Amino acid sequence: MRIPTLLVALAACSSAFAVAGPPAPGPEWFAAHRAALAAKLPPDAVVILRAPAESPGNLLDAYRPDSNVWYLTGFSEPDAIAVFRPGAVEGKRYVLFVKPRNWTEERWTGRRAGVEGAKSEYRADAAYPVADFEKELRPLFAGAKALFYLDARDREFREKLITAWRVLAADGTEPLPALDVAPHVAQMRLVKDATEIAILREAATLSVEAHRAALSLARPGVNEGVLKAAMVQRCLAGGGARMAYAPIVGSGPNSVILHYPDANRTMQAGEMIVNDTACEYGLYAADVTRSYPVSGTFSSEQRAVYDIVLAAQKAAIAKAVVGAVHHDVQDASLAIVVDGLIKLGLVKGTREEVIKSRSYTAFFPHGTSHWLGLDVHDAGSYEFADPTDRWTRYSSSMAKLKPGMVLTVEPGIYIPEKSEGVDPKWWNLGVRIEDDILVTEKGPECLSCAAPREIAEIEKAMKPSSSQSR
Ligand SMILES: [Mn+2]
Repeated sequence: MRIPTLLVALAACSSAFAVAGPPAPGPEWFAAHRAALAAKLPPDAVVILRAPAESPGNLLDAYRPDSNVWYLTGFSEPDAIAVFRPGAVEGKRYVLFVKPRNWTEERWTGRRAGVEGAKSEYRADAAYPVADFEKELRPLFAGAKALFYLDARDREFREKLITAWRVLAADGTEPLPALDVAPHVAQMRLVKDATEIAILREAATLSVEAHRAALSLARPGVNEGVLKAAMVQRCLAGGGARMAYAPIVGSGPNSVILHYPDANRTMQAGEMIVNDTACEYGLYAADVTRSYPVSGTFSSEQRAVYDIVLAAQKAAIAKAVVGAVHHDVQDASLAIVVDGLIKLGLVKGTREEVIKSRSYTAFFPHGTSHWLGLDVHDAGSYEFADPTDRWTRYSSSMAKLKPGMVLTVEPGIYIPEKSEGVDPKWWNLGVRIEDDILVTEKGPECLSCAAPREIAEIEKAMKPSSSQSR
């Protein structure tokens, strides 16, 4: 009896144990990225990427590789250096410097590919211990006319590298450029291929399950941390190595704090919850926010604000089509939020006046959309016509939307306590609705909209009977 009972129990919640999803990309995929990068650079360039050493203080979570380094190499260990010489003779185009195998160290900090693995598993033409980098630098630089570096915020590494390059360049007759390669890699990362889309889809699907788990647990008297814990459980049990970003689970007065970090307050009837939490999967981030009433039923004030934000989100998602520009998404969302704030009497004036005076920023102080991918605020230019003003730059983001781009759409309204001239019935009410949108030839595809988003769906998912039946 014991075993069948266990099997039935396992089958009933098999999704809680499944770690499936798309296979991790293979070495050819990373080689294709190196080739695509090389095609953007002069043939006599040398590209040097730094995979940062693990900071000794960061022991709370496993080391996460730098997104750019991983995208170009697949190598995910700390303290490594990758060198590409697209124009070099075959067998010298791709060199990796890595930590060598050393059981005494590996038994503490984890297994390493080592110098041999760098060649056999990661397809480097040659590999050396990372300690030998400076010694090998001269032959790697020889004949190169431009240095493209990626320092992954290791400033000391960058300064030493550029100094060595200048010394070498001083031998010649012309000054040789040393340039950050990150903008080139960022533009590559902006358009996702089928492999990346499959992984992002998984990250979003897992995050939807996590949101469903949290929704079913919310009620008065429950701590915010219970919702956060349920979501972390679902992400990690589903195969995510970590959360895509620090979870934001804020109720009542915390629902108006955009990046509320604590998640330790007991939720009360009559409050809203803003839950901005999502999983990382295969190093790719989802970014999903749902807002719902602690009691499981929207009050008329909560409904009024929610309806505006949802309408704004839908209008903005509809703009995420091939050929549109990024700020079309922002503009659509802002127009509806501003109209809604005027209708509720929270701001005064016409839409044009409110946008011009920026009085709406008292209640909607952030942009509507950012790129999503390996990083939650992913690489890629927005092509701001005016990047200097943070209030208006998203209204001037000229990046053209292309198939394979992925962006968030996340309008919100947040009414803090004691907002000037605002009826207290609106105080401490926050709503943000955020989904992950893939731009396709056939129109916008929402990767995360299976998380309950319509008021009726939310109220149904929060009913105790509905959570028991799951
Ligand atoms: Mn976001």
